[in-house]
Amino acid sequence: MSIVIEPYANGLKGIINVPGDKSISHRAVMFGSIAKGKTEIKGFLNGEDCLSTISCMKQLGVDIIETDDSIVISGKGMNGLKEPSKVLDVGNSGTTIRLLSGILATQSFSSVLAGDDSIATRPMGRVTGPLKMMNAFIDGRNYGQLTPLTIRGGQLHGINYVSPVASAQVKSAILLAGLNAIGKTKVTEPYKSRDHTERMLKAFQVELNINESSVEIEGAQALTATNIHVPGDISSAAFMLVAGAITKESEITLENVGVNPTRTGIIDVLQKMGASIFVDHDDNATFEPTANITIKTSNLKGITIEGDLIPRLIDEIPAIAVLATQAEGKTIIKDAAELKVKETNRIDTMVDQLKSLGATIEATDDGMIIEGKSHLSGGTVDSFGDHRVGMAMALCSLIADEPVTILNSEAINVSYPGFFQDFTKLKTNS
Ligand code: SPQ
Repeated sequence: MSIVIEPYANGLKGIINVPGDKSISHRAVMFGSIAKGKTEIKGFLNGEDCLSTISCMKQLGVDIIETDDSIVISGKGMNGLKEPSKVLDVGNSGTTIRLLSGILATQSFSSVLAGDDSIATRPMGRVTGPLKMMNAFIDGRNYGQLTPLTIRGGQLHGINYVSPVASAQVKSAILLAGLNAIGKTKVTEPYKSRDHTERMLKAFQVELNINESSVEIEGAQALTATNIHVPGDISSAAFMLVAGAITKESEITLENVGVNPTRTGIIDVLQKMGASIFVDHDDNATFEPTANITIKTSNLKGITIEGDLIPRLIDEIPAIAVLATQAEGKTIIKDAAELKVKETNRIDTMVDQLKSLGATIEATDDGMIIEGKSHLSGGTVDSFGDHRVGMAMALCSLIADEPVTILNSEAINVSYPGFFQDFTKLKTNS
């Protein structure tokens, strides 16, 4: 499917509640499924990735009832899942396949996991490697590096794993396996990655020992069901924040956005670039902090984005790349080689697409350099099946002087099903 977005000259105005956090929604379904008791989830993201997680858990024998405003899970306990009779289809979702691998590695049955063409290219060795060190039996193409993955569950033992990458998916897969293993499991990362797994496991009454960049968990722990309120996804909010900052005469408020400090790099970047942004924290938030965020049209300046900031905004870099085209001077993004193994190679895809619209942007080995302010023309761009690239391209239509046509725009449903409705709402409110 393709969409043509006309250039837009007026301001963006209004209040938006972005959809639920994708990372938290996945975890709520998986943890609810292996907990004892009933878990009710409110604010769940009905995006394709999280629906893939629900469908996999149902195939594993979990009763999940989906209503208009909640998901109710009758948890099976850590060892109550059943062997799936078919391949577990994770669709486009890296989080589903990697976290589920950790859970399935300790089960008393076999399972096969596979996904779409993008998943077939994404590295699985980063998860299968440490799980094998725990005694897991996992195989896949290229010696377990690529999907489909075949997992024969069994008794695992804890490990002390020092991860070469800051990845919440790697950390979570190992911790989930460690939960049902013998002894202690410890994961250390070069920089702290998003900590939704740790926060939510605590809410499910699991004990963990958390330090700055390492987490320790004792094996043979049970999860106790709880109710989860999923906040709005800051990664989805990021697109609206950038939209407000780069479009003249705009003022947008985003309500109930998750502002877990491991995810708020986008706010730091907007502030450093000089954006007119105001964060109003909710003092009553539970296990994940939330805030209402207001952004206005801003005069921006280029900055360098690197180091421990990168894991705190890795999924926002496509939006930041567009933002940087409208900032005075140079924006340098480095230490972000992880972008190469996302739904697409997000360095190359973003650089190629933005260049085709007239931006001054170059790819580097571990990021990109963007020279602002660029004048963007219209034209035809492609999401290449990457939801975040698709939304970044929609932002370009706000500053381009001709229509922008986005090919494969349906990819956006992976994380932000109502994106174009919200985008239009902001325009019609002005
Ligand atoms: O689930 P998936 O496909 O990997 O989704 C992405 C995204 O852009 O939505 C990455 F492509 O988000 C990841 C994120 O990049 C979600 C995630 C999580 O929920 O644990 C962690 C990050 O990945 P990683 O590899 O750094 O752990």
